[in-house]
Amino acid sequence: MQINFYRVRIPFLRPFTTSFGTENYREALLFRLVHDGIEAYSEAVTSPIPDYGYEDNATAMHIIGDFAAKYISDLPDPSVFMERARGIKGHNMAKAALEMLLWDYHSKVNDQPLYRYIGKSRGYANVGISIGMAKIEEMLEQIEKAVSMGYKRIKIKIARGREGLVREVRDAFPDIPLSVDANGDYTPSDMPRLKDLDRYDLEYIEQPFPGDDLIYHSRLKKEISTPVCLDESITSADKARKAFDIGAADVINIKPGRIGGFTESLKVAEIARENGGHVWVGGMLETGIGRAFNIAFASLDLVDYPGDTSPNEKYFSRDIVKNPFRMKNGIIEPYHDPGIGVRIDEESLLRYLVDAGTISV
Ligand code: OSB
Ligand code: MG
Repeated sequence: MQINFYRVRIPFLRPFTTSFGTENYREALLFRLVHDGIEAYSEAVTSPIPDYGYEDNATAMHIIGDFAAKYISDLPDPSVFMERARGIKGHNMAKAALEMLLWDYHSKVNDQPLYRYIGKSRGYANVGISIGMAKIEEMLEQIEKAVSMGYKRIKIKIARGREGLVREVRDAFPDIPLSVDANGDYTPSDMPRLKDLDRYDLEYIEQPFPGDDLIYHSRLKKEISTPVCLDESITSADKARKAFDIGAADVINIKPGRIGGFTESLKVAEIARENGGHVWVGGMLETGIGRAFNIAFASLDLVDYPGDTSPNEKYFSRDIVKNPFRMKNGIIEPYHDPGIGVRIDEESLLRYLVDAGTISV
């Protein structure tokens, strides 16, 4: 059997800035397999640079091509693939790309939309927005527009020393559900700065300390009343259990692409529920393919907070799918067609294509 891969580069409508840098385009790795008339797709959440985590597009191609792809040759159940791939340490983003390819494949074999195939779904996702750092006037303008479009939660990116942004935004919008995401930019000596954020009535502070930390997050949680949300730190169900055990988290941003796929992400969501925590589904600036996986997962009953998956048009003037998502009153419905339900716009895919090839398994 063969897996096709496509590397595409799609320009963003506006640059996206976090504490780790500015991105001007999404360079995505897409995967496709065809078997018995069924076409399945997936997307790795890696990017060209190992800035959010240690993986990047090149390491994902290496892990998939040299180690992991052979485990899907008989198209096993996603959980069976994960069992087989246990010998490969880490590299969750690479594993997730194959694991989710199998979820799309099996839901299509079963002729069911992915969102129903994975578990109990409310049938729609509650949607929030993630707004990158920019000049304050520009951010306020984006927030104004997002609020009028019906987004259910506004998250702004922050960085150490940029806490003034939070004051400006809160002053301009005293009542919106607001959160901040530092992408691990703070150090333990910054506790007072973080404590200061308590005054802004935030839904939560996302990932103030680096991704390898749980201890300082647990210390912070004892010092502030704002809930703590973990993103980068939660790479497995085991990490989620530890985070709740030591009181390091109230909320988890689940990105199936970071956690190694849907099988492990479902466990994380259940652990959060057992511990009285909350979960929502984040994003990694995905194309329409990754976005469809995120919306399907975000529609599950287990996911109780609004996520980060905007309609495609927030990022791209033209995506690689013919059926971009539409948001109404802060809600996006997953596709009802079998699997992830996206229809690929081949012309658009070709236009953005940087590289393509096949992996034989
Ligand atoms: O930390 O949630 C994050 C984008 C790239 C890398 C990390 C993050 C983000 C976002 C954007 O916040 C979420 C999205 O709209 O896809
Ligand atoms: Mg985050």
